[in-house]
Amino acid sequence: MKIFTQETLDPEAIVAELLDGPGAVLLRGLFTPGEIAEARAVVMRESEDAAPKVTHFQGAAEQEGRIALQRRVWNLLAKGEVFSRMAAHPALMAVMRAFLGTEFIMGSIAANRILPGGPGQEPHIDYPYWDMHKPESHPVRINGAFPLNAQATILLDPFTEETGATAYVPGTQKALRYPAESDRFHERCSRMLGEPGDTVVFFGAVWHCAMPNRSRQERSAILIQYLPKFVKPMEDMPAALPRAFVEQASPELRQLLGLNYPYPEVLDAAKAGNAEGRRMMTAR
Ligand SMILES: O=C(O)CCC(=O)C(=O)O
Ligand SMILES: [Fe+2]
Repeated sequence: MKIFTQETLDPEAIVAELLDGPGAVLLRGLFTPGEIAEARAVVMRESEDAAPKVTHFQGAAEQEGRIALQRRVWNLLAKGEVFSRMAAHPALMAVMRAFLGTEFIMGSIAANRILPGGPGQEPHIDYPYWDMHKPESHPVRINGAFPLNAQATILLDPFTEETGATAYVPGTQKALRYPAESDRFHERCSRMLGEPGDTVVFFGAVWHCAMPNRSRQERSAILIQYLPKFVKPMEDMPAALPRAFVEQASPELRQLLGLNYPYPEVLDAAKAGNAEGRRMMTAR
């Protein structure tokens, strides 16, 4: 995994790493210890009790009765201002503009907390590819030549082999298929190692999963999903946020919430006149 800092950030080089290289890069020290502490405090507070929330790729843990050792916190924008700063960090915005197009959106911002003893996930690929174990439900000849997803994992705790750093198989994004048992994921995987404040950016088509936390410390991260403007987002964020939040959102946040791209729209009730085509480009 190549390492960049804010000073050496090179969006074009990162695009090449994500599509043609291993599929992941590390942005070192993107967030300050203060920001990480603030985010971590919210995540711990919001997941103090084991009240079950929806989670993903945890079928085995659910069967074994260990699902409460992995906790999610959803709808983070509503839970602390720091998460808006994280989602719209200028370095992430620059990379995502180069990777997903300038009008990209955010599909989800959530925390994944793995407690000591917590189980790992099933090796998988991310939304909107996450159900490609049913390939017939996706368009014929879909492939990984261009991206429909990018993930940012902001580390809130040390990501080590013991704590359960995300595992991934470099280069597998090129195949664009759901990993099978016979792919020997666990024999072939590398790990996304880093320190609090580091951010891993990866193409969610690369085979990956959270790993078991065999340490005595917590392992938490903020997971942000970015999507091209035309992909239906995973979380309905505008519906989950207070109306005042949406009304006061910055231009970057409005873009991330998908508010700049009006479809689907009730066209029968839309403002009359020409709404698309070259001559409309500046009007929106
Ligand atoms: O928390 C992690 O290490 C990865 C989580 C993940 O890949 C997911 O939930 O889709
Ligand atoms: Fe994932």
